[in-house]
Amino acid sequence: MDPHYAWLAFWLPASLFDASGLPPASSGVASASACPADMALVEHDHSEKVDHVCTDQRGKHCFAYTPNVTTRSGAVQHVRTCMDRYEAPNQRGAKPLVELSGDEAEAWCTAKGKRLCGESEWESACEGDQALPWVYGWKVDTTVCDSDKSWRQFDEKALMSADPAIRMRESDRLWQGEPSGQRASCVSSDGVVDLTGNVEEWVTSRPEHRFRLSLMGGFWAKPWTGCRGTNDAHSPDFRFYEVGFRCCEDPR
Ligand SMILES: [Ca+2]
Repeated sequence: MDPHYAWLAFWLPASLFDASGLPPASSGVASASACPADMALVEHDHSEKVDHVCTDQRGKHCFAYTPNVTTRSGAVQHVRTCMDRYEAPNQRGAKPLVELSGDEAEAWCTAKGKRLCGESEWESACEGDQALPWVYGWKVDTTVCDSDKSWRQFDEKALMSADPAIRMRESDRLWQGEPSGQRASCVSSDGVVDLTGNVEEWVTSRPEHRFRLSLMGGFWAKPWTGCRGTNDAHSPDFRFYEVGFRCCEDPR
């Protein structure tokens, strides 16, 4: 194990660092030829901005949009990337990695010959060709992804402790995530699993954001979080009990 991550051994089984045993690719010939078996080919035209018509506004958040009504604007980018099917460590049935800073998440992907996914790549994977507001459709359905757990008050002092053991103990107490792939229906049109909900995911930011890395997809206690809505409030050295990531790489 990279010595930089040796502290993870305090709380993660060694098997999580082994990329073997991943399920075979299931989304077609294009994916099989362009991407490794444990990654999905994500290929769509991505619009810089998409707007939908909200029909169920609750406070600051929209819970439903008019189906199939989308206004696209801004630059159009043809996204074509290989994306890990699951949140890191990209193993079905594994507990997603959390409490890694953005810098550490980036290094984790680099060590595997990959990189963090970009914002537009992540959005494309979630939206598919239809520019869906949620990976599964046009209104919130809390049964599909892990997004409707009750929020728990955290102990900030424990989470920010310099002692990894103290951080991990508090992180474990707060944990309400699920093993990767537990919800079979929380899957994108390309076969990417748990994009919205479960753990929030580090991505590489658009240039206009404050920090070079951002967070996407919400977590187990934010049912309204969809395919758009980047959280750019945290610097790359931030770590948190509900923040994970997944890796991408260029297709062959
Ligand atoms: Ca996620």
